[in-house]
Amino acid sequence: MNRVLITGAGGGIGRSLRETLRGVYPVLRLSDRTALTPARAGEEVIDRLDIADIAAVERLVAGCDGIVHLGGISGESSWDNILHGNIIGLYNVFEAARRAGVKRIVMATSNHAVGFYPRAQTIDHRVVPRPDSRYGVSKAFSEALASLYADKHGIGFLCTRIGNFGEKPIDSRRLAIWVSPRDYTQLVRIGLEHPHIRFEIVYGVSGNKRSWYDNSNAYRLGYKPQDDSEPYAAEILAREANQPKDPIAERYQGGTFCAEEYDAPTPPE
Ligand code: 15L
Repeated sequence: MNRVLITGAGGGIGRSLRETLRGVYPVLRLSDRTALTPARAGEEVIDRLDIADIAAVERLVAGCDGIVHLGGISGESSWDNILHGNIIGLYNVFEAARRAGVKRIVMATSNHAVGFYPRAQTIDHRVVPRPDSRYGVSKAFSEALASLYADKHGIGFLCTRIGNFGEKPIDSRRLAIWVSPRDYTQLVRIGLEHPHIRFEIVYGVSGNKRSWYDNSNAYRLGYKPQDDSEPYAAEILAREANQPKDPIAERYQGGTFCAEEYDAPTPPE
């Protein structure tokens, strides 16, 4: 990989990967809708654009060997916003990649594609989607579109169902789904560099003792997480001990994404 594109490079994960992938690949091409800090000469190329603009995306993707697709909306939003960034924008990136002959894409899907699985259940990469939001539906769509472009056009995809990315877990739910910057960087590098990836789904989580995921597919591809949320558990659980909890948010893996707008007469199994 000589030239790697990161879309959504201005978000939290993008800003972090900009640092951790620095020097790993000779050129990082960075794009976002918002302004980014200036490019490092000789190492970075920056493009400010909206991924819903196919002509701009075609120019962006040209000459790239691999893509880390983080662009789009990263939480629940109106249907118009989701459609614009996560359906049309996503399609544009994959389609431009196909036309440009890009061979590998690492994609940020999300735990919210499967957020309506109960916390009592351990799930692996083979479960059917159970989105918890319009956002989660767009992430299930992104996995389906990746599968199509893998089977029909031979682009290799690593779909990373990211839990919660950060320096440390921020609450009890995140103890199960946290991913540290260095562990996520490792997964991204596997996605770009592993010689035999066609279409794979993995969970973008650290090696958390309290995980709700069987992440054996990531381990099969060589993932060896270095971090675990457990050292943060006692403090987080003590802090939350007397906080009121929403029963729907607490029952399902997607948490508040499940509880928002929830009005079913009985909770799903
Ligand atoms: C996500 O998919 C979001 O991008 C992030 O902002 C968090 O909400 C995360 O999930 C989470 O579930 O904590």
